[in-house]
Amino acid sequence: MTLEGTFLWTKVIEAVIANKPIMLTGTALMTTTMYAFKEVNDKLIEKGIKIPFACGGGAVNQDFVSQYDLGIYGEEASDAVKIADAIIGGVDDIEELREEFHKH
Ligand code: B12
Repeated sequence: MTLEGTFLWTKVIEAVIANKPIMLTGTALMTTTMYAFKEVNDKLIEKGIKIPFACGGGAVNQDFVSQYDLGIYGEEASDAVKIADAIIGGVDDIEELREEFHKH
């Protein structure tokens, strides 16, 4: 765990608690930063917060994002909007969202 990593989780978790979003999104271009997704996921679950965490970016793929409980993979940035629309439409179960948005 790096100091930078700790700072990131703290800020993300604080923002989620303060703003109570319906979902969270993350993007990672580098293999060195993509592991922050799981760290954020674990901190959210530790706090009892189970919101869909849509993730994408050149460094990650569906198999990686499926490894943590809240992760929903999106191939295109515009998938984040579609995921948000689905949640607003009443689909907020992670497994159901994965079934709808995951490709395999
Ligand atoms: C542009 C670029 C840069 C620019 C960034 C400019 C900027 N202000 O953004 C600059 C020159 C600064 C840069 C710097 C570096 N870069 Co660079 N860069 C790239 C490059 C060429 C394109 C990235 C990009 O913007 N793609 C366009 C976007 C739209 O595509 P995308 O991220 O894949 O997103 C699509 C999907 O993934 C999806 N998506 C993305 N996010 C999300 C989120 C959600 C929620 C959803 C649903 C979907 C989704 O939607 C998009 C399509 O619609 C990539 C190579 C590549 N082909 O990816 C390397 C690349 C990412 N860079 C790399 C590296 C190593 C670096 C540096 C570390 C280099 C260095 N030694 O300094 C630095 C790091 C800087 C930093 N602090 O992060 C490597 C990473 C390798 C790795 N394994 O981690 C890459 C892969 C190049 C390579 N092959 O080596 N880089």
